[in-house]
Amino acid sequence: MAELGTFPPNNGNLVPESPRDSASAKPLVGVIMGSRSDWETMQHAVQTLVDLGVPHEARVVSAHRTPDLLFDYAEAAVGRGLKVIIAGAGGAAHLPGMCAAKTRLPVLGVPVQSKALNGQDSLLSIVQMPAGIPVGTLAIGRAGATNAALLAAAILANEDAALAERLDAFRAAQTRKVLEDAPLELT
Ligand code: RP5
Repeated sequence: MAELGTFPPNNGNLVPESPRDSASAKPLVGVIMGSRSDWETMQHAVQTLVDLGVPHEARVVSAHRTPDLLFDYAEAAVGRGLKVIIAGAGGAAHLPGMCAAKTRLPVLGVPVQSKALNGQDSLLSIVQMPAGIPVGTLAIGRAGATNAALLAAAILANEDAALAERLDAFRAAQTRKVLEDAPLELT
C-alpha cells in the first residue's frame, strides 16, 4: 500500500501499489493540486483510486505559481494516455478551469476547504465556468475528493469490465456496511 500521509512520495509522482496495479502501470487518471497543502484533502482521491486499482499519478501543479507547468501538463495529457484529470485547489481555485481550457479530457474539480472562507471561495471559483469549457465540480473537501475518484473510475469503467466489477463491489460493500452498522427496525 502506498504511504499516503505525506506528499509527495517519489519526487512528486505517487505510484499506485495496490494488488491490482503494478508500480509501472501507465497512469489513466492524473491527480493534480495547487499546493502541497492540498494533499490532506486530495489524498482521499488518491486512496480511492488505489483501492479501486486505477493507475494514476499525483502532482503539485499550480495555476498561479507554475502556470507554464500547468499548460505543459494539460497539453501533454492526451498524448501521455491520461483519460481523466482530477484537479483540486483552494481559494482562487483556477487550476481545474485553466486545466480544462488546455485539454479536452474530462476535468473533475475538487474545491479544497480554505481557511479564510471555508471553501466557498474554492467552490465558486471552480463551478462557475463559462459555457464551452466544462469542469465537473464536486463537493468541498474530503467528500469531493473521494467522489472525484469514484467518478473518474465510473468513466473508465464504461470501457473496462474488470474495473466496473470492482466499482460494483465497492458500492455493494458500502451498502452492506451501512445496513449492518445501523439496522432499521420497521414496525
Ligand atoms: C491554492 O492556494 C492552492 O490550491 C491552495 O489550496 C491554496 C493555498 O496554497 P498554499 O499557500 O498553502 O501553498 O493555489
